[in-house]
Amino acid sequence: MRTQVAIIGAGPSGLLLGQLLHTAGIDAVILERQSADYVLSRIRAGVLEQVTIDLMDEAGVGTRMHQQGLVHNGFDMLFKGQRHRINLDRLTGGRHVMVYGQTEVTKDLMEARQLAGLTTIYQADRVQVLDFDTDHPRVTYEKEGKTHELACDFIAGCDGFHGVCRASVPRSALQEYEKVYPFGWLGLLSDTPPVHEELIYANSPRGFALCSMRSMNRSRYYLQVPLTDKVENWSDEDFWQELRLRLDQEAGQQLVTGPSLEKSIAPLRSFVSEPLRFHRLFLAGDAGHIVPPTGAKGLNLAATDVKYLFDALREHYLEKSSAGLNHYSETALKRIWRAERFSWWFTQLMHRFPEAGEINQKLQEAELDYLVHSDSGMRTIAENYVGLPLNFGL
Ligand code: RFL
Ligand code: PHB
Repeated sequence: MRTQVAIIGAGPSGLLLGQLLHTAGIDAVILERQSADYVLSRIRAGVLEQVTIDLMDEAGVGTRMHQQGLVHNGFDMLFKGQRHRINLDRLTGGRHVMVYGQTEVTKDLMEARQLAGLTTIYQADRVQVLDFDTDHPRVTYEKEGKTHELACDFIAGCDGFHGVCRASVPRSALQEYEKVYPFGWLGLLSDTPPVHEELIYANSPRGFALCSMRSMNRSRYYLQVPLTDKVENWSDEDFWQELRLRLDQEAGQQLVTGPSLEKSIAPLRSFVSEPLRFHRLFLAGDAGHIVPPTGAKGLNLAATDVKYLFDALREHYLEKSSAGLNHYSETALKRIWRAERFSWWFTQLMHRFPEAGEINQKLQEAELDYLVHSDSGMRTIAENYVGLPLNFGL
């Protein structure tokens, strides 16, 4: 089999790239290790920046998102028992975010791909990316006991943090930067109305909590937990009780509880691998970087990497110019480091650090107090939260 672009991974990065390439008449095959149902069962991101909304439209898959997505013009920050609203709309000159789950984004992209009759090979085992340092890269994989080969012009590594693409690059060609946080997020999804019409980010003495949602009758909540905690030791009852203790009185009283549809613990990490290009192999999304979820940036960064890569590939095929491909890594990394900084900073600001002494705790409180009582302070949060424009730094 032969294709122009072999895409490894059918998460949001791989599927979005496939759909954008299709709009430009560029052929791509996606290889995914898991089944489509498994990919759809992973509950992850919930907040889309305007650039991601625009990309869904550009890929021709925005209809359901505009019907069902919830536009949010602000969110609350809670500390010392008080909530403070960050008015995104006012602080950023009319910008906002949209609450629309990653599962729905993935579903819309999968359906469009299927409708267009494009090839996705699910449950592709032992994917190997080969010869990407030459002009004739290829990918091999196993399916139902047989080995297959896919020849291509380029390989797009959209296979997430644990994927095969970054792992196939010689260690000497990579520089990795990593910070692992001393806690994780325990998430719970339930068919209950959200506690508040906007998100609440809470810094409580018992640790961080986040109240998010997927719709007006489906809620998503998170609790900061020690890395040693096991999800099976957290009953739904324990979760709701702990969440209530981390919220203000009003929210605690309004909280509607119910059985969990999903519960999982995710570790928190800041990670960047440089560069993102190795001759004919390009990394995009979580394959090249990870942010802690506090800033809601992971999916959005994945989408913007894909946009830069798509534009570069289109330029290569339609305009016979390799300028975009040559600049991909540098361009994407500029935006990535900006989002890494915000995600790290917002994580530091909102969580309780087990090793922090009393002075650090007092300093964190003073910083929060300063931020929410200063327009410049709130603007710094708001403009990073709604996301940077695509042409930032260019
Ligand atoms: P994914 O989604 O990990 O997809 C990679 C795909 O590659 C497949 N794969 C392979 N396929 C073939 N061969 C191999 N050897 C393979 N190895 C792996 C995998 O099966 C998978 O299908 O990466 P992608 O596409 O780059 O997308 C990144 C996003 O998923 C991620 O950044 C976000 O979910 C992060 N994130 C959030 N981002 C936001 O923008 N806003 C949020 O509100 C937000 N909340 C979150 C989050 C991530 C979370 N967790 C669980 C890490 C909340 C949480 C709790
Ligand atoms: C989510 O709804 O899953 C979500 C929202 C905001 C975040 C992280 C996760 O910062």
